[in-house]
Amino acid sequence: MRNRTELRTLPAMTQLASPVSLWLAAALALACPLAGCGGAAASSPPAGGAEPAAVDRVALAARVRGEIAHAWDGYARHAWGHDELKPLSKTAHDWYGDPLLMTPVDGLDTLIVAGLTDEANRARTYIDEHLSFDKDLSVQVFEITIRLLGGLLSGYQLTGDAKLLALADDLGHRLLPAFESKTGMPYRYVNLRTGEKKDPDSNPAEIGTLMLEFGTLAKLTGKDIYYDKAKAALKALYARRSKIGLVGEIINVETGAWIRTDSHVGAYIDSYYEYLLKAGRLFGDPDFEAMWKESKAVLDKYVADETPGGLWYGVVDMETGQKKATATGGLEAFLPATYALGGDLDRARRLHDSNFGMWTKAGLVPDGYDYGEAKVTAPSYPLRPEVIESTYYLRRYTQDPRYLAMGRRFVDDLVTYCRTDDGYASLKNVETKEKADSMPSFFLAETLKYLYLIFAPDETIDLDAIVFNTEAHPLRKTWK
Ligand code: DMJ
Repeated sequence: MRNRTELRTLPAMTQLASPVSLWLAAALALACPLAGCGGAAASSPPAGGAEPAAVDRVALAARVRGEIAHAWDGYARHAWGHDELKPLSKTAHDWYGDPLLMTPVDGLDTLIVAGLTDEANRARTYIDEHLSFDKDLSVQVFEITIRLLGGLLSGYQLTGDAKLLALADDLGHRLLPAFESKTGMPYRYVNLRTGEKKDPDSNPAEIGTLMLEFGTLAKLTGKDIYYDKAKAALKALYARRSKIGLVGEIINVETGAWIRTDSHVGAYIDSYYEYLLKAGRLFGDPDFEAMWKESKAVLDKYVADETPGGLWYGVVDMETGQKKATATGGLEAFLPATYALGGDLDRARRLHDSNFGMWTKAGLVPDGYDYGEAKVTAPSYPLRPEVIESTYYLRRYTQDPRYLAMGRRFVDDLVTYCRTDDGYASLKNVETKEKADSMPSFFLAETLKYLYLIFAPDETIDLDAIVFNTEAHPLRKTWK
């Protein structure tokens, strides 16, 4: 049992009076206590289908909230002060030896959104008092940006805690040397203390998925350099798209030459597309809007694969558009979320149906799946969020109750196959359901947040006011 007397109780979210946080005050009131969950939204009209009507949103929101507390408690009990929980050995994992508080920073806004106020306050206090980036560590710029920079910025916007913004500014400053390449595209790794950078062979996801965080940091601190560096990197990458408009998997940031030319929407590329759309929405910058519009058209022309079994997005050659493989998997399942947000509900729905079929056929969602052969090619499931994230967006934008039923299936399967005594475990193999000793920080940041939001009242998050970064940290436009 968690010892509640250990939890520090701060004045109940006193910072909610701050202008940047007012937007969530109403949301929190609606999010929970659970007696309020499902109020207005639970009575929204079902779009048809007998089975979905049976989904009890109030009960499921409460259940997911309980699972968020369970996962957090496992971390707090066995890995407190470290990056991540190892749920089977009940020990801790630190990415770089010296902890950077991945799970507290990544999980903070999920605790807030789910109304777990004591846990949120304890996490925030610990971050304030213990997190330091003055460390001789070579860190992966992309992962640190989406998890830590994103988490600190959303935490600041939700609580008004100025220490979180100061930490974000310090981190952003330490990451800036990564952009010092001939092309302006960042190296993959940078040393937080010395600024030494390494690994010039990067990819569109790691180069392009910095804009929301660096852009928000620029707006909140008034330091334009953050926006300008991230945008220049994204534009340098976009300028190297092929004649038909596609990007490949690996590119050298010193020469600008492509090293691997497979084009798809999976690992190495995925969130590059997500950020073209979202940067346009968050910053209202017409450059991003134009880049997204063209890129989406190219994806739909060359990468989309209309098969008798449904719509998929496969693998093609970036120069010719020629089909190379019918490969997809858990990461690729983010695309319906992005398409739904961008307004293409037809493709979003159809692709998501394919992806949900992958979940039901393989059991959870494997990292690799060949939709041509209908077989699993990489059996791991590291508690990823993408299918659940897409279900959330589709539930919000269509109000179709079948997405509530999908959500219920996700809850049941996660609890059945991944829950442990003290947290949740990744799966080594979705077919055998053998567990792995890992609970990545994105499980709390993303998977459980989107799962909760599937059932919570729509008003919990205003999708017109915020943009989720790729780690599900809500960033709010507070600037003109
Ligand atoms: C997360 O860190 C982010 O969603 C990223 O964009 C992709 N990989 C993981 C989740 O699968």
